[in-house]
Amino acid sequence: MRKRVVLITGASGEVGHALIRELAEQGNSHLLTLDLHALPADVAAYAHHIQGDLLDAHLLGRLVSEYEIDVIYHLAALLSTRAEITPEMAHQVNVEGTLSLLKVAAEQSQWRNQSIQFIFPSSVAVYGLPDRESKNLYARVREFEWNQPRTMYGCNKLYCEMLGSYFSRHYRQLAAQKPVTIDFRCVRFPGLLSAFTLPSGGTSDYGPEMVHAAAQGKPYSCFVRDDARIPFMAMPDAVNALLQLGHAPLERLTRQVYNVTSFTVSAGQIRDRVMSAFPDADICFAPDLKREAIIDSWPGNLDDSAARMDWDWAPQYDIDRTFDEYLIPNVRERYCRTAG
Ligand code: AKB
Repeated sequence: MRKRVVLITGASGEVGHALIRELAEQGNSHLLTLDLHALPADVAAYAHHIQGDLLDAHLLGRLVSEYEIDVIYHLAALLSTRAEITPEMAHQVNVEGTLSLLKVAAEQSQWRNQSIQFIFPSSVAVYGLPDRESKNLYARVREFEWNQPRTMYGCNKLYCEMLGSYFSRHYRQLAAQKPVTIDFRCVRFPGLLSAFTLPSGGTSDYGPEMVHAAAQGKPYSCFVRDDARIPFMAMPDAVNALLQLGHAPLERLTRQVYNVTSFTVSAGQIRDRVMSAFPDADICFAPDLKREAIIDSWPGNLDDSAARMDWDWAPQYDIDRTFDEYLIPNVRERYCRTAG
């Protein structure tokens, strides 16, 4: 008999790591994870891991034939900076990978005759404001505004949001086959701050990098100017957003794609918070004008009122709690432990 599972792609990345922990703590023992890399050691026991490539059709075929997949968290992606370096590869991973997985969900739904939930994290990168004046003017951006991304990653995410909606509403609309039922749900994340992992290949990475470098006593040169600002969120809130959206009754949802956010902060304000926790930290600003321009094209804040209204979204970590209760104590402990 096929085993029923919750599938997590990109499971070895930042969000995957935190999501596996949370699902395992909630008692979920049927996690199937997929990533190019091995799972981090501290979560490896919680899942059956397949180390492999999402673009490997043979591997996906095996998944379909061996498992009954109830829920898919599709986290695998090349982030915004890396995607600018290898745009074609980003398109393959971000778009073709998503398309292949939506087809897996469709197949599962057809032969099991049931709905498959597909949870997709999108990003603030789907927005593209043309200049800093517009960014100041349009302080809080709603889901349907400024959908003109400046990056390959933003284009990929925006298109995949649409692919997900298409698969859940119209896929095979003219074919005389059993219906496909995919319950596609998506959140657009701001920059994320984790105390336990470091991101790689993103443009919002200066936030977490500053904190982790200071805790390790390493100098940090920030690649955006000090008044560059975007919204951020603590990782526990990001994981909660995915889980809460997944649990929301379908009839309450008025859309498939929701903004979620917590607080807006400038790079200089992050530096100040880090300096007050680690007074010896050596942080300077040496903007990389190209990466900075990407940050300037992302909104200063996201309007997440639809998520608040439809599924009672409310972040638990404001800026004080994020730094004082979550980031600083945990990174302090993490690097003390490593050093010891
Ligand atoms: C990135 O910087 O590319 C990501 C994101 C904001 O989606 N962290």
